[in-house]
Amino acid sequence: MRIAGAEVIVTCPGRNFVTLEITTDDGLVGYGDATLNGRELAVASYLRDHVVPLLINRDAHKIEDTWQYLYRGAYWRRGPVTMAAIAAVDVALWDIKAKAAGMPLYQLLGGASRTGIMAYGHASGRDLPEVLDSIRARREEGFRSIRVQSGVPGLDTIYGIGNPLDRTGLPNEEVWDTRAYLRHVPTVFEAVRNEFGPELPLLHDVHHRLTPIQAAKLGKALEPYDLFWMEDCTPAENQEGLRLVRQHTTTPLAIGEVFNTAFDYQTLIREQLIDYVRSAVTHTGGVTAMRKLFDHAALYQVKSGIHGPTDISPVGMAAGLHLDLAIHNFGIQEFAPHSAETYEVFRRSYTFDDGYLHPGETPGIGVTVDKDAAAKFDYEPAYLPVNRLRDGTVHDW
Ligand code: KDG
Ligand code: MG
Repeated sequence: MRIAGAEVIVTCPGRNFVTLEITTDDGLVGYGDATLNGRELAVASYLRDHVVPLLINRDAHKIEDTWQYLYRGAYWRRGPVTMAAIAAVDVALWDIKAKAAGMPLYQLLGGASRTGIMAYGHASGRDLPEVLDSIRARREEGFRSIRVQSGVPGLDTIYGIGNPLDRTGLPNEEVWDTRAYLRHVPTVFEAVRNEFGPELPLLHDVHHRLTPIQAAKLGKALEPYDLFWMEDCTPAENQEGLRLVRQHTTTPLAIGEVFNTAFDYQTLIREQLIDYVRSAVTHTGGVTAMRKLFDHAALYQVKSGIHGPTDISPVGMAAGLHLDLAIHNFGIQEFAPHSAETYEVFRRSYTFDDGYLHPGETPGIGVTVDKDAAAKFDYEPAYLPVNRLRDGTVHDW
């Protein structure tokens, strides 16, 4: 079975998505997500200009060989653009292989290790009453685990929540105050626990805003509220920084949504400095690379927590769900449902029911792209916000 064609689809049904469609000479079609929020066209060009010409006439079944060919063959390794492009090819080829086998992808990954995939939803509000209302709304939708983000008194925006299409043509600029945040967050979780009791799994995303010692302080302050995890508490390019956090707190740690290879986790996993791996299939080289990463993590009792915001397309989401169902060291899956417009373009077979996701039984990954619908939504430039301290210094967003 040879690759006969490959097309890059850029569409904006409420937010931008980049999808690779691969077709084979016997008529099978596979899809891979290559969306890199705020830098979408760089990946589209990488694919169109440098990858698609290499794919034509290759054996569609040779997934590992194609992965190595694109990774080692480029000479220039790693990086979000390269790894998103490789991920799109990899997922499209797994989609094709599973369709050729007549099975949902999870069967090719070893079969189901569980009946459903525990998902967490997002609750956020400018103040405590809004936060509590938002948690109630997620629970009514069926979520059994909830990430809680809150506005900080004195700051205008709820931090870490970007507007997918700000339409200003430039990144929004936000203001940040670490000391105000550190004072406020424990009071939010105290109130949430008082309202909802001890059972509800609660998560919190720090969005890389603290130094290791500040992160250690927050982890300790949150211990009474028994968090499921504290996410991206400090930028982890400096992997050793997590040793300091770990020495001071038993709050579980999740890291890695901005990582793109297993190498970014080497120290973190080997020294058991984190509890959950946050990579997305879309940004970390696809199913092939993620499977290896999770198997390595399993040796150290580190679990999965695949990134699932709305800037991962339904194609990327579905690929993650097949892994979630198959691997032994599954932890939790982030799930932010897409808009109706997005689902008009991406037809999915995955389901969300009573707090649990399932990828469905359709052969392949179970998502198809309606190209006529995609063509109705032209690409619109959009950026993630940029963050500054009160004195104007650029800070992590
Ligand atoms: O593109 C950036 C988003 O994916 C990110 O802000 C979402 O932190 C995020 C999360 O945990 O979902
Ligand atoms: Mg995050």
